[in-house]
Amino acid sequence: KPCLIAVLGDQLSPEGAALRAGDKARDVVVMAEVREEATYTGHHKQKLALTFAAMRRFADELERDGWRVLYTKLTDAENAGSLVGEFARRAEEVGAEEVLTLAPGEWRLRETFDSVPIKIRQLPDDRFICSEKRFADWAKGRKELRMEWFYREMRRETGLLMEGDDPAGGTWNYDKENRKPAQPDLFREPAPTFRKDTLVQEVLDMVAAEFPDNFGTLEEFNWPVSRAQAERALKHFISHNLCDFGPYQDAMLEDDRLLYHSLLSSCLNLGLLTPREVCDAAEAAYRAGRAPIQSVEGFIRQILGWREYVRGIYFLEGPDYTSRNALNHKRDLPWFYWSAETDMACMKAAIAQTRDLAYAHHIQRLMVTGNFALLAGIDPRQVQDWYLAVYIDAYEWVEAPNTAGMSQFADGGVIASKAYISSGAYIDKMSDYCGGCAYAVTAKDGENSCPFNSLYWHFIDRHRARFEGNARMKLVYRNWDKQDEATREAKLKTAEAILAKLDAGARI
Ligand code: FAD
Ligand code: DLZ
Ligand code: SF4
Repeated sequence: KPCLIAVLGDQLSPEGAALRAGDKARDVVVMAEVREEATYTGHHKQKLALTFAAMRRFADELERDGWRVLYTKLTDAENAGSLVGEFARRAEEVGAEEVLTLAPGEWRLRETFDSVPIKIRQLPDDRFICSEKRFADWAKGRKELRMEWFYREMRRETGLLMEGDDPAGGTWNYDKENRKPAQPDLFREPAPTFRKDTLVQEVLDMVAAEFPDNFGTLEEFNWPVSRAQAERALKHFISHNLCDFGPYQDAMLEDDRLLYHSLLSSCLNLGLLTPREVCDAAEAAYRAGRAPIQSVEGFIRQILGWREYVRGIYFLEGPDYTSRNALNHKRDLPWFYWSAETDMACMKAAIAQTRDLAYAHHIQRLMVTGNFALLAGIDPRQVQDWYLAVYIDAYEWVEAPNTAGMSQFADGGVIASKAYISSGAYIDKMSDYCGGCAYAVTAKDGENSCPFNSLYWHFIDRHRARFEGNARMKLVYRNWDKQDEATREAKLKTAEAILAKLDAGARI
């Protein structure tokens, strides 16, 4: 009897275990665009378009490769509306008794697939460098699950950037050399553009018609939708941006939304590129003397380190991870996260580019929008819902640990060894936003002062019990306690006024 091989929207890799296990002559591939997946969060319009376009392209490629593919478009009349519904319909159509798939990247779907009458066999998703089992073995018995130690083990295991038993260049970590603010670079090669062929244009039109109220715009859509385009994006990054990636990875510029970032997260998360080939390409540039170690190490750390690590944590911690709220933050997400209507220049820039590109780079996510939400005490569930909705690369296995863990400290410190907070001074140092802002970054309190400044101390003050004993935050408490009573009062009062405005839905 034939088996159905289900390929989900973020499993677009010919080398995945489910396709490898199948038999082209006997089995049938099923792919389906369904409302349930399109609406579990309010996906950015560009993310919907990318998913459907990349799925359609991949289905064509599988057919060309000799597979029989049953593909359901979103608007097909007989569409059952959910993945499980489509599996059941197609199983009956071809007389299959079993569905074979890679385990989805979300607890929601894993649990659904395990609890339905139709038999769905979930194979371990082997498109990662570190399997879930390998990660669990690493984590076993450890008091603290710090990324750095995991990453070093992965370096040793893969041999990436190793010279025998030693790290290439003699150091594991070049972060100290990698925190430079950037200057506008008028000579940088512009990002590659990807042609909008008929397939892509059809999908863009469908998303515009079917999801008119979703967040985001479609005009600037320029994401790789196929393996060939993803390869071009990787090549471009290695040739033009890798050299400067390290030093400027934390920098932000108002008129340069992409800087030296790779824009490869959606390709990786969809399966158009493998993490190993991306790391290998970066390493090859280093070995050939075409890129310096601090950039190559900084880049490989993000993929071999952070990306593999957060996935390990998500599946290790279990389905309740996303509902944790260690700091008991309860405030509603301000409306300006959707509208970009705020006088804070940094927030406005990060949110506006998120709306227009479905993209903001790591430091914008962590130290601008994430930082503000944490300082203002926003409910981490609502913060996660926002990040899951608005980014081109958002899938819960990677979004949740970054948001709940690294950014919002909602997991109580499983991922972050301290709260990632800063006042306006950090944003001022790393960006050029403050010059054009309605607020004064140098003012510590008062109506005109940068909101990050007073909210920072409000956070420190209200969370004393949790963070005072944290070695990495001790100095901050010493600084707070040294300030005289009136200064502290003025800051707290300013912060309270901002929070009251947020609660009233007033513009800030
Ligand atoms: P580059 O800066 O060029 O980095 C190279 C690659 O490293 C990325 O493509 C990505 O695959 C990987 N990477 C870098 N940082 C991380 C990280 N912290 N965790 C996992 N992988 C990383 N990344 C997602 O892929 N999906 C998400 O939903 C997501 N949500 C985030 C939410 C918050 C609050 C924060 C702080 C970060 C989040 N990130 C997420 C991580 C990171 O911001 C993005 O991976 C990165 O900005 C993607 O842009 P890029 O491809 O240009 O990355
Ligand atoms: C993100 C997404 C969207 C928008 N639509 C679909 C879809 O219609 N069909 C599908 O198979 N997958 C889709 N996906 C990706 C899934 O939601 C993804 O597999 C899970 O979030 C697990 O990572
Ligand atoms: Fe952001 Fe404050 Fe600078 Fe304005 S002054 S851009 S709010 S950090």
